[in-house]
Amino acid sequence: MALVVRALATLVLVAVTLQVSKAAVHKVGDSAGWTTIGNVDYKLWSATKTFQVGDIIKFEYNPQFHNVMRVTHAMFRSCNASLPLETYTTGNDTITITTRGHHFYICGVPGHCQGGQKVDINVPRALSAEVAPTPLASDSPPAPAAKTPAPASNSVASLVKKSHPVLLALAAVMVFVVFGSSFHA
Ligand SMILES: [Cu+2]
Repeated sequence: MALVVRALATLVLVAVTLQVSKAAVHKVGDSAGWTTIGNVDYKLWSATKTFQVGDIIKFEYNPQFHNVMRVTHAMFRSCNASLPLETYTTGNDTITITTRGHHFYICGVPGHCQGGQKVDINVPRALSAEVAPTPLASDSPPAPAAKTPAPASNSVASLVKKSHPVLLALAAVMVFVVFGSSFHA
């Protein structure tokens, strides 16, 4: 019984640790920042990144010359800055991505979006790991070394992530049952 509790506690700890360590900060345009200078290819920039819910998008720019506006897809395509969903003007804006899907940002200064100062932050709606459930069976052969965590811990992580609140509740119940019974005995 205590072993089960310990295993569950470890699993919860791993899940929490993974979730914390997963959040990344993405500075738009990398060293160039959010600008019209140098014709930064923001489409290319975002294509080279992997965005996840919880990640932070950072826009760094001179607020005298630029701003950041979150817009709809249609407004993004036509560079329409007349009705932004959100506007940021500090020059050092950090935006936490809380939902999957596309997040469209443009600079609202006339001409800048048309000049390429626009970026589409896309958080894939379904990650491959979540679509195809990875078998947890111990007889499955170990996959070739991945650059990040082992496949087994990946599948456990996605499993735990999906059932996180349930698991926490379960762990709490287990702890209660074990400690409760040991006090009675
Ligand atoms: Cu601008």
